[in-house]
Amino acid sequence: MSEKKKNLSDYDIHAVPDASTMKFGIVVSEWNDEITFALCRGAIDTLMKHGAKDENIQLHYVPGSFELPLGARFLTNAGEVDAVICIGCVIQGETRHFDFICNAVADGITNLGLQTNVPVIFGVLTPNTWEQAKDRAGGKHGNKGDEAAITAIKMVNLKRKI
Ligand code: DLZ
Repeated sequence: MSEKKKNLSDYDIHAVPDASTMKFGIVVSEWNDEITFALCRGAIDTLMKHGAKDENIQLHYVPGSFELPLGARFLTNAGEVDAVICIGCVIQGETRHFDFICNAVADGITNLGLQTNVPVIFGVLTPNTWEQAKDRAGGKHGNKGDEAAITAIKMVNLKRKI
């Protein structure tokens, strides 16, 4: 876990708990949808690879990353999921209010998890360029959606264990 340039899709397959009894919500930002839909695909494929059932994965969309925390809150309030994966992409070079959006999303997601005791996962890319985003949405650096899915499974398992 300590190497610097870890591929986002590399993980120890044997260290991932079975997800067949887990329920997930995924909230996807429509902004930069070529990237976010690829991240979402990665997350769903990875959840299912580890046993999650299609009917136990809820998919919802919000207009932009700024709306991810509230979209996730709708899901935690509904009480039907064990974890929420938030998926977005904010590109620094193309977004003048990059810092406002990124800070709001990071704080919102962190606080929501702490307040609700439901794991809320940060599956948001914050690259400098479109190319860097592509590299992390199924390109040469893997797929951040895969990483977010593994994190969700591990956090649900940890909560159940404790
Ligand atoms: C407005 C905006 C801009 C300029 N850039 C992005 C972006 O790169 N990624 C993203 O997910 N959303 C962006 N948005 C939209 C905001 O997240 C939000 O949807 C709007 O400001 C409305 O609240």
